[in-house]
Amino acid sequence: MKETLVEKAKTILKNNNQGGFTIPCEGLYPFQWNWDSGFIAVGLAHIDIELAKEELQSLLDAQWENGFIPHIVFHNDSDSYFPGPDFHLSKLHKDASKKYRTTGMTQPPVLGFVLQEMYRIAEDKEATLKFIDTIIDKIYKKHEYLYNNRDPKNEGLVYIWHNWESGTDNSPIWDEVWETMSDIPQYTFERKDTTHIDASQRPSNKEYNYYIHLIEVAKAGNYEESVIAEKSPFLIQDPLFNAMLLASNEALIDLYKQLGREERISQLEEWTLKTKQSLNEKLFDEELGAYMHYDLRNEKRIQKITSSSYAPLFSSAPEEKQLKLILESYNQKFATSNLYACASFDPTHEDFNPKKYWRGPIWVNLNWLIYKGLLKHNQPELANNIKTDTIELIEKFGFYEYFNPHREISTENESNGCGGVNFSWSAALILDILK
Ligand code: 2M8
Repeated sequence: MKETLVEKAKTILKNNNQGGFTIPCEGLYPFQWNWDSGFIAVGLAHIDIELAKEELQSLLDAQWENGFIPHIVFHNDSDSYFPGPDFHLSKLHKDASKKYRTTGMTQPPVLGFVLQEMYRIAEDKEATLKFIDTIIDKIYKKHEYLYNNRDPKNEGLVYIWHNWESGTDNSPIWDEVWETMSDIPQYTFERKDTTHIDASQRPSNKEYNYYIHLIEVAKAGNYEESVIAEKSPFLIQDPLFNAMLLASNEALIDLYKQLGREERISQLEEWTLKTKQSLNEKLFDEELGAYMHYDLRNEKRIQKITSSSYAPLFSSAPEEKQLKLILESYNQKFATSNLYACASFDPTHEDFNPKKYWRGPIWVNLNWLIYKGLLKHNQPELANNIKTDTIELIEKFGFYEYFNPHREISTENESNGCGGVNFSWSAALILDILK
C-alpha cells in the first residue's frame, strides 16, 4: 500500500513539473506559487534533491531587489487562471523583478524551515549545506524586509494586507473584515477557478470583489509598503504567517551555526524572541485555547479558531501554559471521533462548511505542520492520529486539494475529496509523512 501511494505521489510531482518549477495543480493553478514550492521542495528532497534545489532556485530567481519574494511567479503564459500578470502588474514597484512578472504580494514565509527540512532529508549533507550557503542570505533578506516594513509598531508581529497572503483565502476570519468594506466599487472580472471546480467549493463572487479591491488599493500606491500600511482596509497579524516566520527564523539560526557564519545570528535571535513573546502575549486567547488573528486596522482580535490558530505548534512559541490550553481546545473541537483531523475551521462554529475551501475542509499542508508541531511538543499520540487520517484520506479518495472532514458523509457515493485533483503539495507532503 505504501508503495502505491509513493509511486502515485511521484507521478503527480513529475507531471506537474514544468522544467525547473512545479505548478500546484494543472489548469486551476498554472504558475509557480511561493509556499506551495516550499512544501513541494520537501517532497522532492525525498525523490531527487537536485529537483528540490531547482524548485527553490526558480522561486528565488524572481526575488525583488528589496528582498521581497512574491506569491506567484509567472514564468509561463496561461489563460486558465484569473487574475494573471496583466492584472497584478508587479512592474509598478520600482524594485520588482525585471526578469519575471510576479504578483505584488507574498505568502507565509516557509522557506527557512524548508531548507532545514531539505538538510534533514538529504543523503549528501555536505553538498546540501553548500547549496544552502548559496541561498540562505536571500531568505534572510526576505525576513529583514518583513520586519522592517510590515511591523509598524515594532511588536515582532508582521502584517499581511491581503487574504491571499495568508494562504487561507476565504477563511471565515475575513468575513469581519469584509463587513468593514461596505462602500467599495463593483468590479467587472471573469473568474477562471469556477470553470475548473464546482462553484459551491470556491469563494463567492462577492468575496472575489473584495480580493480585487485590495489589490487595486495596493496598485494605486505602486505596491509601496508605506502606502499600503496607510491605506489598505485589510491589515492583519496572522498567527500562521507569524508562526512560519518564527519557525523559519529558528531554522536560519540553526543553519547559519552549521555554516559557521555568525554575522546574522544575533539579529535573528532578537526577532525570534520578540515574535515569540507577542504571539503568546497578543495573539493567544486563553479562553479559546488557541492563537487568534489580530485586525490592526480596526484594532481588535478576531475571536474564531482556525487550523492557523494551531500552526504556532510548529514553532517553539507555545510554552507549557499555552500548550495545555491548545490541547484542550483541539481535543474538544477538532479531534472528535466523527471527524478526520484537522478541519481548517472550528467545526462547532456556525460558519463551518465542510466542503467550502478554507471554511472547514482539511488541507494536507496544515496537517503536516500540525503533525510535526505535535511531535515537536511531545504529543506522539495526537500526532499519529493526524498522520493516519491524512494517509487514509489520500488513500481512499485521492490526492485532492482539500477534504471534507466528516467520516460518514450523507450520500454514500459522495467522495470526501474536494477542489483540484493531483495536487502537488498533497503529493509532496505525503512522501514526507510516510517516511
Ligand atoms: C489558493 O490560493 C490562490 C491564490 O493564491 C487561489 O485560490 O487562486 C490557496 O489555497 C493558497 O494557499 C495556495 O497557495 C494556492 C495555490 O495552491 O491556491
